[in-house]
Order: sequence, then C-alpha cells, then structure tokens
Amino acid sequence: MLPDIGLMNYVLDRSQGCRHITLIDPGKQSSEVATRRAIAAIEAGSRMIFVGGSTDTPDEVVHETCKTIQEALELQIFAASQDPTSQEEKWRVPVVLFPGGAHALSPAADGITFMMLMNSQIRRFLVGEQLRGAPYLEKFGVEALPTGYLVFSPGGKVGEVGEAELINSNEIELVNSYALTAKMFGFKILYLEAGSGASTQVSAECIGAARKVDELCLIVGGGIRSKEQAALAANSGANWIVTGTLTEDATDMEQLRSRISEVVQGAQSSSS
Ligand code: 1GP
Repeated sequence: MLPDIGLMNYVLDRSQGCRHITLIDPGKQSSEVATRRAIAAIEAGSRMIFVGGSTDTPDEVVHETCKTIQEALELQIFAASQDPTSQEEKWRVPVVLFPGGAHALSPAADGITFMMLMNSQIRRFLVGEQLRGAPYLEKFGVEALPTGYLVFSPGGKVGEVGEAELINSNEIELVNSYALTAKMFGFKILYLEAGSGASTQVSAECIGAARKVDELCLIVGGGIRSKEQAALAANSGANWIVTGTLTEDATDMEQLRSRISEVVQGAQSSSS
C-alpha cells in the first residue's frame, strides 16, 4: 500500500535510520503463504515488501501474490482505522516488484526497482529487459524507481544469470566509480547485491565507497542473516537492508517474526 508521502519520498526518507525490506519470492510459495509471511514481516518491523527473486516466475504468479498481499494490507488498514489504539500508518507499506526480467510484472504493485545491472556483460540486463518491460509499466501505472544494480562476489544465481563481472571486496575505487556513474545517470538508488544465500555479505569497505556518493539511497542485500551483519551494513552506510532467505527458510511465523525483528534491531542500531 502506498504511504501517504508517496513511494519515492518514502524510499528516500532518511529520518527513520536504516530500514528493512523483506523479499518474498512468489515462485517459492503460494500467494496465501507469501501474504502470511509479508504480514508477519511487517509486524516484526519490515518497512517494505519486495516481490521477486526467481528468474522464471510467470506474470500471473507474481500478480496473484502482489494482489493477495495488497488485499491483506487493506484489511489491516481498515481494522486499524476501527481501533483508536492501533496505528494505521504501520500498514501503509509499499509492495515493490524486484524483477528478474520483463516477465515478472504486476499492475497490483506500488512500484518497481527499475534496474540496470551495471556490471553485466550482456545488453539484455543493461537495457534489453527494461525495453520490453517499460511499455507495460507505463500502461499499468506502476512507479519506476530508477536503480543501479551491482553484483558482488560471490554473486550467486543472479551473478551467473546476469553474467556479471563480479566485484571483489577490495575493489573500493571501482565501487566508487560505479556509484558516481549511477548518480550521473540520474539513478536515485544503488542496490549492492552479494547474491541470494551468499556466504559473505557485501563488505563494509564497498558499502562505504558507495556511501561517499551521498545523493544515492543504498540498498544492501545478499547473505544477511544476523543482527550483527545488519548492523555492519547499516553502520557502513546502507539505507535499506534486504533479506530473503531468512524468511523463506523460517519454519513457522513465530520464527520468521523473531528472525526479522533481530535483523531490524541490527539495522536500527546504526549511528549514521
Ligand atoms: C537477494 O539481496 C537479496 O536478491 C536477499 O538475499 O536471500 O541472502 O537474504 P538473501
């Protein structure tokens, strides 16, 4: 659900410190399970839901998941509006597409990370998928969030599929050049990705090198599973931390809530 201040303002707002995004993969669960997880994640402190991940999920599945999550959020907002002790605003959490390509789109989403995989070696992920998706997004009225996407070592599946020239943890100057390039292209967001399920997260030094470009909103994800890892990313300059595997692996909603609330605490412990 769109926050009152609008999607872009909400994403770029720094007044709340480093916030948490839960990534839900519609290819890995039914829309009902995805929705229960999204609601539990918000209860635990997530402030944005990304829908995406797998590379081959069809439109219908992505759409069903976005639609079901939005309906559940509407219900929560309605319930909160009837209860003076409850905060309606807490449920105005945007549902944003995090697509693997032009096939995974939905008009039920509030927005999309409209990404250029900047270190891809193939045209398809630099501009090809975007070219196919743009007319649909225009028709749907889904807001595009201009995002530079950088894949770091180990990179996982996205590094492989996207044929990324993976960035190593010591390539500080390269990261800074990419961040400046992203700014000069007019991207508002730079997403630093280590790959889903990565054994190591994006290094503090690399996040710091991107942070030097103050105009960019930094989203950091891949391999973050603990409070300490979230705190490291937040203290290095991340504005948002994404976790996916943490939610997908949880055995029940109680475990999911406690895992997310740990990571949220880590993100919020940042002094920056
Ligand atoms: C993947 O950055 C996200 O695109 C999340 O990674 O699954 O490792 O949390 P994890």
